[in-house]
Amino acid sequence: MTSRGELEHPRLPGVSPGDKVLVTRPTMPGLAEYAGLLEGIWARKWLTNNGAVHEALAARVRAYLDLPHVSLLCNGTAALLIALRLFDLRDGEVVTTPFTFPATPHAITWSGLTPVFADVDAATGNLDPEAVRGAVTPRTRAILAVHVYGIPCDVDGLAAVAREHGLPLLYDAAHTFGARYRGEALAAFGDAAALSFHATKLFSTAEGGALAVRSADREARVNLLKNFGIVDEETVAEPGINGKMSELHAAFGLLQLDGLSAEINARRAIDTVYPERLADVPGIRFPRRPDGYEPNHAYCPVFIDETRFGMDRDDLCRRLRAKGIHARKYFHPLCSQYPCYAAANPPGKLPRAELLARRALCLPIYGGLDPAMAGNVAAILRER
Ligand code: T4K
Repeated sequence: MTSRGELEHPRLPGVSPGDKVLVTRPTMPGLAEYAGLLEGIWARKWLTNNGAVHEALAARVRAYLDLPHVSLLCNGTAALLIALRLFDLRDGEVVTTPFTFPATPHAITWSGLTPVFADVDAATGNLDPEAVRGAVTPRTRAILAVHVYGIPCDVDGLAAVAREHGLPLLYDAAHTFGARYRGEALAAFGDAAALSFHATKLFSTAEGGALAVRSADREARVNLLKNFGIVDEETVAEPGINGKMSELHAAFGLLQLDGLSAEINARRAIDTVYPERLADVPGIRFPRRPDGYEPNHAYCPVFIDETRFGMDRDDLCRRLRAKGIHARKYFHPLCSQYPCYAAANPPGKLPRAELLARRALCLPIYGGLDPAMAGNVAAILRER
């Protein structure tokens, strides 16, 4: 899925030969400030396993999310794996969405469970609670929903299905840091919520993640599971893994929290340009954002209806690429169509998700992107 090595043919005003406009760029801490934190790490010679910078970042992340039980992890995938292990889910199925990054279903598979894909709500791209209800069987052990693009799922609908069947409701909240819903961080919803702090995320530790849970006991178990199950030098309680975040990664993140609202504001400016310039174009639709949602502007997805737009998403993507604009087809191919899952999910089984995977295109958005360039990108879409 990487864009490295792609050829570019830049012909857009503002894109110099050799430049590309990528779908996202990471925010970076000041190099001198980072070096300052590294000096402390060098002096302490303490590189990982709950070092001082890790502890400082953990406290800041909890405060930012306003959630008491959040553990830092080495990436969002580890957060998903540990969430699934936390509820001791064995020998069964987990109902999830096909319209996501591979990490979501693969974490289920790596946990010895079977992902069962349910269809999505065409308006948002998020799991449809009715489809989830229809996918629950006696072998279902949990629901794993994704707030795709950071847009809230139907949290009430999913909670109702989970309650009816006595299932844990887990969220892949990888895209949500900085977004709020009904006055709360999205990581506040569900029995556990996994965050990603990957380089491509709004808030990044280069590689990193976190898991939010609802009690001190669960948090203690997460901390055990992320450190091989080690209780003390004499005791290993259970088969944990290495899910820890290093001091170097924590330092990278610690320096970025203060700038987060500026980054969100800069992205909001971009996220205003696209709808302003494109809302009246036939065949371009933006995902619905529910009332009470305060976006983090992590992604700027549009859905291209090929008939009304007069060009399909793939041709549009190629056309943008030819002008140096690297929009991305998040999330295509649909997870249910990967060879490892396709046998159980023949075409036509998940019609709304299949359609969105053919139509979704994420336009470039990051704080350093000049809104005028977003205007240029919108102009290419208008030209079609
Ligand atoms: N759940 C969901 C729903 C997720 O979306 C993800 C990750 C996860 C779980 C797993 O979380 P982690 O275990 O990764 O913490 C990217 C990211 O690699 C991936 O983390 C992310 N989702 C996904 C949505 O996007 P790719 O394959 O598109 O990455 P790549 O390398 O093509 O980068 C995308 C663009 O970002 C490039 O055009 C350029 C830019 N970029 C990328 C990197 C790595 C930079 O400018 N600098 C960089 O260092 O998956």
